Amino acid sequence: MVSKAKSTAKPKQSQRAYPDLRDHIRNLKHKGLLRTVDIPINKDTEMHPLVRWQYRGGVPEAERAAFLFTNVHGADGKKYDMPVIVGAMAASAEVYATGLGCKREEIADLWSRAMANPIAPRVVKKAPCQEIIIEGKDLKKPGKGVDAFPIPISTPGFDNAPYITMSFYATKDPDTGVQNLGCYRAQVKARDRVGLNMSLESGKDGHAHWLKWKKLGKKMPAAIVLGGPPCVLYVGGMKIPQGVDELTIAGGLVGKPLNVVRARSVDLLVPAEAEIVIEGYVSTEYLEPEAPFGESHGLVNLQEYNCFMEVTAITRRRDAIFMSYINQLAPSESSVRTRVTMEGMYLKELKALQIGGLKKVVFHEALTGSRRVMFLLFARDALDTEVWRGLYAAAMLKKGTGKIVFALSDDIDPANLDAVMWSMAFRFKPHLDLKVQENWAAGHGPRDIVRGDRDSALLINAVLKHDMAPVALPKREYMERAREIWEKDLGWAPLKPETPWFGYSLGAWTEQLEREAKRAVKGDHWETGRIAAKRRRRDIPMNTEVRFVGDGDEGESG
Ligand SMILES: Cc1cc2nc3c(=O)[nH]c(=O)nc-3n(C[C@H](O)[C@H](O)[C@H](O)COP(=O)(O)O)c2cc1C
Ligand SMILES: [Mn+2]
Repeated sequence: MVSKAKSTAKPKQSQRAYPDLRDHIRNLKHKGLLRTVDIPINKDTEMHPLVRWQYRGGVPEAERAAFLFTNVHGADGKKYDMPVIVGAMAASAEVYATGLGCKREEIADLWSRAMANPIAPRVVKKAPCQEIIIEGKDLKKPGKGVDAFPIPISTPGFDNAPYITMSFYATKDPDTGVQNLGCYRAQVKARDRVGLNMSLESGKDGHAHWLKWKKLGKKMPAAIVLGGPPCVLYVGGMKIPQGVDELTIAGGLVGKPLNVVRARSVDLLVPAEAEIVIEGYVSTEYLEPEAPFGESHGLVNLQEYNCFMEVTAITRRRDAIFMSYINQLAPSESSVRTRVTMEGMYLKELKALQIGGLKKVVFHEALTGSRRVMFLLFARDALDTEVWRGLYAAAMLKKGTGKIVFALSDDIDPANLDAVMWSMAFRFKPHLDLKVQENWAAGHGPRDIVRGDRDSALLINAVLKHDMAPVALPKREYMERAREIWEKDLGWAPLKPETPWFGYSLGAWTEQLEREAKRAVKGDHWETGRIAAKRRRRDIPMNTEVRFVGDGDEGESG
């Protein structure tokens, strides 16, 4: 495992009242959420593919973990002392909740509280992230620039270089002096030059800063924060209102001021407990080709002209840990974060619109990425108008979110797409229950260079519209007993129940029918036969439903 920093520059525990990356890694290990890989691993060809199997190899989410690589080399044979951790942010909902120090179901509330209660950081003079400092011409020497770090290739075979993926760019608004922290990938281009990619379709605060520096005719000072207290990592990738310094929200997350230190060569404050800081200036005059890079929307971003940063200093902990992020095609750290955060936030926001009968919001994740496909679960008695208000609101509330929205009754488990199709097949009439909503804002996604970016949303109302007959499976008690026979009495391999796995009423079930079914399971169906003979009629056509004739349980002795 990773040892604690031995430096005298490390603040005393009392000076840091929140967990740092090392505490987080220890917590993950303690909970069985860390896989340590000690065998030699090639960072360029083997590392990310190995972690990727966790998402494409049938590993259930509960078994997914962060990976710590302790024996890393590059495609050029170079060996690194520095370990690499992948997936420590959000390999699974449990890893994410562990990093935030709360329960899974508390995540959305924690974010709301943090955003409502920002805490200004505290400036310290000495910081672990400045135990080693490399500046000036030294940065060009072998092993002294960014080539010192085991930066992996995320999508070998497509990416054109190693990219720093957890590169939290700190920048400053030259007018207000307010800082921003935004995670934008950094292509490795030279020992002292890295890329800076901002996907503008979802609006980037770093870009707003860049435009201002450009107007001043100056380069933009920047510092890439690598690794650090989890609260910093989580805010750096979160959409926080423009003009709010993410580091104040990091403080809000932990309820304490975050320690920051002045960077060496740029006028910026960086988290004192970062693992590594790469400082420099971003040209506001020139752009360079950047990418291909496998993107969070699930396709490869082809080459674009984007920013780059010339490095003026690298500072780091003596025993720094390098962090990387598993993204690209969902499921990924990105889609886990989005799903878990947005499910809670959407429910809150739709509740604030008083959508009656709404019980739960669920995002579809695998391949679609926790944004575009969404399910709203409604109570059985929800009004039709409320279901439609919910559908429209869900599609329009946030950019890039809710392109296909299903309204389902709450007996359906959206994790089971068979059950969703079942609702579509029997509770949904396209000519009545489907709407196309125009002007849906696409947000981050593959470009449509042929038909343009304009998109629309599909709203599907597949809730139960009226009482229906029970689901034709044995009642729960019989299925449970049979499961015991299967698993205990017969000792066969444990079952994995799929909903629905027992029958239940959908409203149209009478006491008389219940009595008949009860008699049947007691072997007393002879009584039912006797009653049926008494209820014999000659005035009614075949297939007439008894419930509409109203002969009830006439003649029944109970
Ligand atoms: C690990 C990680 C990598 C990311 N990479 C990028 C990226 O390369 N480009 C980008 O525009 N957004 C990227 N994002 C999303 C942005 O960080 C996110 O939109 C954030 O809100 C940006 O900060 P800002 O709102 O202050 O601009 C990434 C997020 C994470 C967590
Ligand atoms: Mn921001």
